[in-house]
Amino acid sequence: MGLTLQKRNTMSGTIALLIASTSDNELKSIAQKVYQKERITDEECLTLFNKGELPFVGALANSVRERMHGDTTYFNRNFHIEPTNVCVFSCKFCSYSRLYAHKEDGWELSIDQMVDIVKSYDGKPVTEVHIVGGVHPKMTMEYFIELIQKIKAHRPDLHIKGFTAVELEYMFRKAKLTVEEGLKRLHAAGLQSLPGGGAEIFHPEIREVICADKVSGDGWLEIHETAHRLGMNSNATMLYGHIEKYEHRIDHMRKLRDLQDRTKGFNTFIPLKFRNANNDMSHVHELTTAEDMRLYAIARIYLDNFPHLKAYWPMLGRNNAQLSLSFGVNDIDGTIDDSTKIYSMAGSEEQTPTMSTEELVQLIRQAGRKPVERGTLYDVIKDYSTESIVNA
Ligand code: V47
Ligand code: SF4
Repeated sequence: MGLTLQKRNTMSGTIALLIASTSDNELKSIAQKVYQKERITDEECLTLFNKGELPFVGALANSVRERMHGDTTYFNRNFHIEPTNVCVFSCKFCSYSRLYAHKEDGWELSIDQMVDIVKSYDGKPVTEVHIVGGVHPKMTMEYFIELIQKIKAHRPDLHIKGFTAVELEYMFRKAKLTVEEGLKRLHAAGLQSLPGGGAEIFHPEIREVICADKVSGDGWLEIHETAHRLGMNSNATMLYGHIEKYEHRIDHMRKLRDLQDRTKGFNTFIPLKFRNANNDMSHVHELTTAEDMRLYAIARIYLDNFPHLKAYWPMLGRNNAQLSLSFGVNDIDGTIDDSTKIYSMAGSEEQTPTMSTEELVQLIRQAGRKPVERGTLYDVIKDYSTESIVNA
């Protein structure tokens, strides 16, 4: 009780100090709003992007995170299956896909090969499989229904989070199904959640340049809204730090915030930093770490109805993922092996993204937070805050 009170005082003290020490009236009034738990407007968000220095937005975001989650920082134990890197689409930022016609260095996994990947985790305490890949013209909805059913038959307790809205839109179109019909069939087969990929930047001005041929921003939002209505949760991402302006980021986050107001179906927001290796946008410079942290912080302040903000460490690197915990992040993705290739191929410093549970726990503890293992839906699996020895 005493400790809780002390922490609350510290948090309010930080914002009070921030309000007192800020000479800029616009920033002062934003800090006051955040202190009073009021939602900030798009204009105020733009002010934060334009004038909010890192310590200012960081302190505000940190207070929001602390108010929502105290010291708890979540991680999960999952593994990825990437069915194929063959893709009919041609996103300019993608370092991973191979056109169908030029698929010498592409891969396509059979259902048996993917079920074997699942079997290789038998006896290991993973709780989630994340299935995302390119959009292969021959991998149909029936193919994925069979995959999901076989995974569930083998390991019913494994949460299946799979398929970006990009993959789903193509699957449904080929199967001549509406979004609702298609999602109902996948859900009935055992698909439980949708990952947040494919969102990129919703605004057509940017989408037409970086990923013109895949699902539109509205199409992405419709698929997630329908999933929420059918009782499935999902995540949302934003690919930032390339040719978009602050206004495009705000437009993207406003569409997510509005949808979340209607459905409450999003679990977490995951900013994805653009990496420029081996793609058609290699001439675009990558952002600095300070800009990454400012984005995390501003997202935490603006997206007041998103319960969680996740740092995807295979993309950001583990040191920066740890740093992000001081800028609003309360969740670190828990990939436990090198099964994901999308970021290593795009130039992430994590070329073999592997972290044991012990390393994840240590990383969170070193930041002064309490590590808690969660399931996909943020159910608590194990609280590591009092454990001294961790079994990886
Ligand atoms: O949509 C592709 C991104 C996404 C690059 O929901 C790139 O838990 C940066 O969405 N630089 C797919 N990013 C991955 C994804 C994801 C990842 C982790 C967790 C979850 C979740 C979802 O990867 C794509 C695209 O935005 N991406 N290329 C690149 N060069
Ligand atoms: Fe295909 Fe996804 Fe790469 Fe776009 S980002 S080309 S949809 S694999």
